[in-house]
Amino acid sequence: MADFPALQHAVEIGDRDTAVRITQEGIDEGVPPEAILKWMTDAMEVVGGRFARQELFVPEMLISARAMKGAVALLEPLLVAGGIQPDSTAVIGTIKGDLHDIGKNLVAMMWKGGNIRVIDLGVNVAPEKFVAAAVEHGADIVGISALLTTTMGGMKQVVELVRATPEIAGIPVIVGGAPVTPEFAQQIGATGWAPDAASAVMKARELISAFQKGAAAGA
Ligand code: B1M
Repeated sequence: MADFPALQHAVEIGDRDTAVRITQEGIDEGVPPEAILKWMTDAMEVVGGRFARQELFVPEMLISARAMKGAVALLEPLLVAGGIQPDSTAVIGTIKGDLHDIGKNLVAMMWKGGNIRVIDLGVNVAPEKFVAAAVEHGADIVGISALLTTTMGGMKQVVELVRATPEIAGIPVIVGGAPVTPEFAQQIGATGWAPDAASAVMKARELISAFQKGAAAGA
């Protein structure tokens, strides 16, 4: 049986090969991808705690992130599977100044699995770029991720720019990431917030559906 505590430990110490091997074993045994993922997100919590206590530093966080990314790549086809033809388009990215992308990538994967075409702008994305991409691709929703308290302010700029751009003024904007709270989302005028990638699919589908109904009624 796949040794998931060893998977968590492998991500914590940045042992990519072991993380990938145990993840594959879990997949072969038919363990749900979300359950495998949980061991890795728990590992990142531990890594974050150690970083905060100065027990480890940026290079160690990087190798843990690399180990997790390697293992998540195996889960991606499973998380994305089951999607039929996309019925909507999302633009997503990590806000300017912020290089954390694991959570954003998970949300993007889950959205793809939820029949949403995803335009992933990557990390360190300027507010204007979110807006330009949403207009270009006729987006039904914009998603913004932030992991640093210092970058969260950029989310407000995206909301303001979206509302000021006639072609996309009515589309929902959903925000998330560890420091982002529902109160903050409401305060900056975002349409929605989700605590994790699984709820981000449900929330996005709900917001897209309401937006599309509203657009059809107004047409
Ligand atoms: Co950094 N980092 N980091 N880091 N890092 C944190 C975020 C930190 C909390 C660590 C700590 O101090 N305990 C801290 C932020 C403190 C703060 O702002 N309050 C921190 C810091 C300080 C920094 C640097 C400033 C360190 C430095 O240089 N001195 C630096 C900043 C670089 C930059 O961005 N400009 C930095 C750098 C890095 C690395 C590059 C080394 C690496 C990132 C690698 C990468 O992403 N490619 C890294 C890592 C790995 C972390 C921790 C350890 C793990 C983050 C992670 O991947 N979590 C993190 C500690 C922690 O989070 N506990 C930390 C796993 C991931 C699955 O969770 O991203 O929260 P998360 O995503 C979740 C939900 O939040 C949600 O769903 C996801 C899946 O369930 N979600 C959304 C996310 N986006 C969403 C969007 C949505 C909806 C839900 O809608 C659109």
